[in-house]
Parts: sequence; structure tokens; C-alpha cells
Amino acid sequence: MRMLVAIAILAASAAQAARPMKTFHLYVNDGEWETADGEKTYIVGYVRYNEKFEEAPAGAPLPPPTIPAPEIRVRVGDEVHVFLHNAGHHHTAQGSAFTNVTHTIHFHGMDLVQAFDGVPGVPAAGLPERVLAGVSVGDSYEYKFVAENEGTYEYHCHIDSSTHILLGMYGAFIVEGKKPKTIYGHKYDREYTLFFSEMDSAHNEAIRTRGDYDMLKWKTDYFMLNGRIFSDNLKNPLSTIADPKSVIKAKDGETVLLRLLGIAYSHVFAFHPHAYHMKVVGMDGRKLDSPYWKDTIPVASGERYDVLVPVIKKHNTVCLSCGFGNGISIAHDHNLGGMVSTGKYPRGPLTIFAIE
Ligand SMILES: [Cu+2]
Repeated sequence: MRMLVAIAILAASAAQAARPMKTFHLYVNDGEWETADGEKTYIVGYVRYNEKFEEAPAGAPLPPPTIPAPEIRVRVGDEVHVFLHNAGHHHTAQGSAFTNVTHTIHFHGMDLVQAFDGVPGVPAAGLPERVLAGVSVGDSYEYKFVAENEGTYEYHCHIDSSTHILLGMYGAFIVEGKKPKTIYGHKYDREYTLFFSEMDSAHNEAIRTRGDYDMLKWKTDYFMLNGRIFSDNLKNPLSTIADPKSVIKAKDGETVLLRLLGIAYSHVFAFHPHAYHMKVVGMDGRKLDSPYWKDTIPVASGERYDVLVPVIKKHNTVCLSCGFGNGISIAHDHNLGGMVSTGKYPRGPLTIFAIE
């Protein structure tokens, strides 16, 4: 019996030792975010020191925040270590109550224990102050877990959530499958992460200057795709369609994986690509037992959809005289309020399929 227990322990530790370890250092930073209308808004986000998410040397300058925060990628079965460093807020006004706030990371959908869940104030025995109250300015905390299920997840702050998240503290957390270019066993040729979110610039400015805001006054003025709005000036470098991460490029016959993610105060994005149906193969980090077809997908806050788009030749719809058919088609929010950013249409999360 003792021998069996010893063998079981050895086997368990061998399995643990075999797990690849992935380490990421994320830093809190604040700054300005410019949108295609030329406006700049105060945002707060998670940043990385370099592409490899390595620890920053003491005193090294950090990059400005982006919307969304950098995408984190691991493989299913990896042991994941994420260090959160609260590097402080350097662009708040003097006297703003936001200057010294704490932060956390919540890995939405990973189903973690309280010590690594990033939710403050939950009374559980033995939890350190960094967990109960969040990570203070100048301090750091290590989140640890095993990525057990492949799929698409989100990470975001969970302190005063509506304010901290909507200031920009969110990003995609992707758990890749065992085989490259597959998701839940389905093959794909290319993939894009499409992150839908909204922002009330008056909220952000109130947080920068005072540190508080009456959330009943929330009024979204930016409905964004990967942090951008569409501009009908097609040469605008800040438009969604100038962003290689947001324009869906593919060749005839390919299958494109789109990972759709939402973070919102109340808006539900209705993602609708013209010219293509989407096969939903996964939702919220789980494989669907029965995939289904959609041409419009409601993406609410916190939701993720993994969809495959077969890019097929439009033999029957090609214009016989002009040859148009393949090529450009649009994809947009069919909840049309989402297509009106800063009071103007057609601004908002609109992008294109550009098929070669
Ligand atoms: Cu926070």
C-alpha cells in the first residue's frame, strides 16, 4: 500500500515537472489614448515591459497603456505565473483620489481559487492583504494556475470594477490547443482577436481629475473594436480599417478563426459580418458539443465566442460585368447604437474582410 502511494506521489510530481512554465510580468500604467476622431482620453491599463513580458529593470520606462491590454497566450496544460506590479498613476490631477488606488487581475473564466481570483474583500482564512485589498502602488503579487481548458478568456482588474475595467484595464487571455492552428480539434488557417468594448470619456476625465464619477450618468461615447473606431476618412491611421489586427485578411478557400470578446458597461455588441456565416465552435472557454451557424452574434460583457469563417468563393454572386464579388465586405455592430460614437454615424466597431 505504502509503495502504491509513493508511486502515485512520484507520478504526480513527474507530471507537474513536465508542465511547461510560462511567466508574464504586467505593470499598471496610465496615459492617453487617441481615437480616430482626433480626441485623446485618459486611460489606465496593464502594460508589458517588452514583447516577452519580462520583468522590467528598476527605473526602466514603461510603455503607455493600450486598449485592449497586451494579449497573453499560453498552451493548454501550461503552468502560468502572472506577476502584477502596481507601478502607480502618473497622469492623474493633483488631489485625485484615484492616484493611490490598488489593483488586481481577475482571470475571467479560469475558475480559480480565491487567492488567485483577483476579487478583493472576500473573507477567506489566511489570505494576504494583497488579495483582500488589492495590490498597492509600489507593490506586486504573483498569480499562479494551470491552464486546464483551451479557449478564449479575458483578464481584467476587479477593484471598483466598473471604473477600473472601463478605464481600460482588460485584455485577452488565450489558451491555445495542443496542436498548432487548431481549436477544439477544428483546423483553421488564420486567426484574429476581435475585442469589443465601450468608453465614456467624461467618466475617464472625472477619474483623472477627481477620482470619482456618478455612474448613473454613464453615457458611452466610444464603441470600440480593439480600442479603435471606424472613420469614413479611409486614410485615417487610427481607424479600425488601418489596423492589421482588426482587418480580416484571408485567401479564398481558407478558414478564419475569429475570437470575439466583449467588455461593456451595458451595451451588447451584435457582431455581423456581411457575406459570411460563422460556425460557433466554442463559447466562454469551452468546446461546444454541437457547433451551430450564425450570421449575427450578440457579444455581451464578459462573453467570448470562438467562430470559424469559411472564406468561400462567391461564384453565384460575382457581378458578371465588373467582376466584383470576392474582395471587400464589411463587418459591423448590428446593435446600431454601437455604430454611433461621439454622436456620429458610421463610427464604431466596423471592420472589413479583405479577401485576396
Ligand atoms: Cu484596478
